[in-house]
Amino acid sequence: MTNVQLIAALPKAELHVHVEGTLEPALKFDLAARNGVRLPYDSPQAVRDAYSFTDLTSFLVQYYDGMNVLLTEPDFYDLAMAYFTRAASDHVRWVELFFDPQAHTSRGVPFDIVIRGLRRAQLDAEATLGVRSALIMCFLRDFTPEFAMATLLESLPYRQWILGVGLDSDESDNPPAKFAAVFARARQEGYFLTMHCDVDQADSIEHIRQALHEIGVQRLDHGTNIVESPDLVAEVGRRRIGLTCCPVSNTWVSESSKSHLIKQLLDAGVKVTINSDDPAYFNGYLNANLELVDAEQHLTRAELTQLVRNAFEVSWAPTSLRDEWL
Ligand code: ES4
Ligand code: ZN
Repeated sequence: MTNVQLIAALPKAELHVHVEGTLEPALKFDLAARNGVRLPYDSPQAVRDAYSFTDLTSFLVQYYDGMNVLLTEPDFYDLAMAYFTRAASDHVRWVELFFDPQAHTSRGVPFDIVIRGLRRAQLDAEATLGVRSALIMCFLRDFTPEFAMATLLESLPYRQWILGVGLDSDESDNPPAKFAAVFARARQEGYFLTMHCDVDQADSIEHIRQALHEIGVQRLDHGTNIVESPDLVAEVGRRRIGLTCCPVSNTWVSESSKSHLIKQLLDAGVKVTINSDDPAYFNGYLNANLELVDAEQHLTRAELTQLVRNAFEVSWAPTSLRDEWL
């Protein structure tokens, strides 16, 4: 069996995928037609051809713009169901799905519409595809902490449908500490905690320290910059903090996949995992991300299996489910 075949065959978990980043051009096109939203493109291919990102900022502009077609509960259902269907074909068994409620409520789409559509897709995906999942609600760090807190409070009636909270969007000048009160309250409510600490971010080490020591996150999204600090590598390893790395995404918003850092951290015993981030934009679902790391780092079967296993180990899936897989 080749490594590509092994990647395809292994049951997998995905811990870092933004549901809004799974909006494929074809679905974007269909939803625009359904909702009477005008797109300045005459085909799904033209939508894709128009994507041009060279860094995080240029990506985020197009990512938020793309969401304008998402308006109704069935839109969010269709979005999530399309992702789950694709994930099932990649043999993904467990998904922790990020969603950005503020990107919708800020344009007038109610929280309730968003979460009901996602929730219904989760139930159908489990029943019909055998893909189990949980939601992680991300706050947008380029908005105010007050807006994040209001969103946290708005989520409480749906507490049982949300497993954890995260922090994403533009990291520069938006450090973890800005959201200390929001995350303290989220912890009180029993949410798991994670935060994006993006590759190559200025102040990355300081942001990672804040996330680990002031916020008390249980995982770091990306987080590969810890290699700059032997102390952090040791701490993250000892505490079995999961790093959710996204190599294909990195090739778009950074200068490389950072697979050499992933390999270095894997060798150091850190719980690194491979994920797809925004696969409809960056053109690579989970298996493609594993294939990229394998192609660049010439992984052994044992190393590949360990990367896949790490995701189940650091997942927040119920213990009974993790026992089934590990
Ligand atoms: C994101 Cl690549 C990336 N970085 C930060 N926030 C995000 N939200 C969706 N994709
Ligand atoms: Zn992300």
